[in-house]
Amino acid sequence: MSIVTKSIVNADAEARYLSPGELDRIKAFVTSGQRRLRIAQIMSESRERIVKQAGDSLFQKRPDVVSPGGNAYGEEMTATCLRDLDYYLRLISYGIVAGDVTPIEEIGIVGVREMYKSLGTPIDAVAEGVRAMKNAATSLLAAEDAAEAAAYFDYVIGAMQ
Ligand SMILES: CCC1=C(C)/C(=C/C2=NC(=C\c3[nH]c(/C=C4\NC(=O)[C@H](C)[C@H]4CC)c(C)c3CCC(=O)O)/C(CCC(=O)O)=C2C)NC1=O
Repeated sequence: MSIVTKSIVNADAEARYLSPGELDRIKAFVTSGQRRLRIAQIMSESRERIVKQAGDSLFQKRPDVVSPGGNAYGEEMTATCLRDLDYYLRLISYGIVAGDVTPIEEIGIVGVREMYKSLGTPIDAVAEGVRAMKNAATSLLAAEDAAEAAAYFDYVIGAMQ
């Protein structure tokens, strides 16, 4: 839910007008709108490049995952691994547009440890891949935009520690 919807649901539950604090938060959300949309657009346009660069960097740092016995060994598994990185980039772009990590959390973080554990996927290596996407994505952005985007990548990396 965006901050706008959330505030309205909360206010209406108490049959009241939006409070000054809620209006301030909505104002900040609206004011940062152009920036957040610009970031999401660049990430969407550059997704292939970001995922490819991040994959190259991850497999260089963690050759074990693509070596025999590794979870992403073989063409098909490597492609699934890159697909997962693309999933997280997509979820991060949702969070940036919403100005809120909740969509990332609900779709991709709740239960993620158990999921990767059951798949035999080293979650620290997934986090490393997300860190590499952060580097690739922020290098395409102006400093202010990069700082905003970085927070969402950091949220995912932190949740995977
Ligand atoms: C949008 C929310 C969402 C997420 C996050 C998601 C993840 C996800 N990753 C999976 C598999 C996988 N994920 C990986 C990923 C990796 N292995 C590694 O060693 C690397 C560190 C890493 C890449 C960075 C691999 C290799 C598999 C296949 C594992 C297998 O089939 O044995 C699977 C099992 C089913 C399938 O193969 O599709 C799921 C559900 N699915 C979703 O719907």
